[in-house]
Amino acid sequence: MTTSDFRSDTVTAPSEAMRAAMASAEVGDDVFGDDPSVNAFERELASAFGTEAALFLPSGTMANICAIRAHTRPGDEIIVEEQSHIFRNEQAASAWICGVQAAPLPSDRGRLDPELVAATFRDEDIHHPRTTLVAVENTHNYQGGAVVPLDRIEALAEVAHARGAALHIDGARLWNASVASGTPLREYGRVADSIMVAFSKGLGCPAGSGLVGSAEVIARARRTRKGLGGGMRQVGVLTEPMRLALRDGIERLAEDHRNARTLAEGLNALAGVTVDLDAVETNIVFVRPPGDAASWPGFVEGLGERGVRCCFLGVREGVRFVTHLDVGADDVARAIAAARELVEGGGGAGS
Ligand code: TLP
Repeated sequence: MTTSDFRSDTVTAPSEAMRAAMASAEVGDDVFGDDPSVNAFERELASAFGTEAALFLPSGTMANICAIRAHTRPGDEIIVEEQSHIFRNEQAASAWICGVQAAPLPSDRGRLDPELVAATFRDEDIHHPRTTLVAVENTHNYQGGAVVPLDRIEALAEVAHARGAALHIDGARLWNASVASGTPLREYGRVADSIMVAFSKGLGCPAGSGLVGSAEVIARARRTRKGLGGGMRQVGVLTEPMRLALRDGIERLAEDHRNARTLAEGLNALAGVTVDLDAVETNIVFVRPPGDAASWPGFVEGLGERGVRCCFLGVREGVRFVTHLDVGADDVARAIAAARELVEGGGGAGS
């Protein structure tokens, strides 16, 4: 049975054009700085964001760790959103690798309140850690792909900079935020001190993330990357698809956003299924199946038996569907039909 896989936008297979770009990549040893494809990628990424420098990283998680390390010293504190990937999904790497403590704050769908952030900064006191970084996630994964508007990021950067701290964006899906809000990438580059962007999610590359920032921040990140074992060699085979995606892949995300809306509306129309339609801004849809939360994994299983894959995230978020390159309008129709069959057949949640 073929499947329609909505578990994540990380599940895509590289296109023929990407495979061809990988096969013909001109390469060298990147630890020596000799890989022309990597060098071109880093130049082009920095130029897309208008920053001094950029760095290839194998994953978004490593990029976030390198950024945190670049802005902080052991014993510092960083302010993060309480459902952020950095706080929730990176094994507390900021603590055990960077030696920093996280101060998690609640938010309005990923939009941290600048006043609360300002109030969370520590005063200079011999007892206190120093607050040296504020991290913003955009779009916000566990807040349903919510877009954090540029003016909010600017306000947060102002608070951080006034206290001598930096602002980092976990922009694994910043492309989606840019397309949905019409905000040019350079605007984010102007405001933030570092930005992580992922190429293995909506842009469909097999692997790879980027970090942009000042030459100094990127030099520090490059050093940490090596220490973490992330200095790779003929890695131009990975950055060539990333260059393609940077050039041609971003505008297409609007299609994923349209598919997510159709999916959200179709599922919300089913008896007992709830989707907060106002909360669907990009390519992520959180669904509350019928019945109580204990039976929701059964809903996911039932869909799986019908060839539709999605993820149960937890009681708070419910079930996550993510649209991407490899799921189109027919996959959306199939998912809605499968959910209808489950719900109407009395075989909904739990059976
Ligand atoms: N997100 C993955 C899982 O880890 C949950 C997904 O399927 O959504 N920041 C954000 C906002 C992310 O969503 C992710 C991955 C990362 C960082 C980490 O990137 P990778 O997986 O490349 O280390």
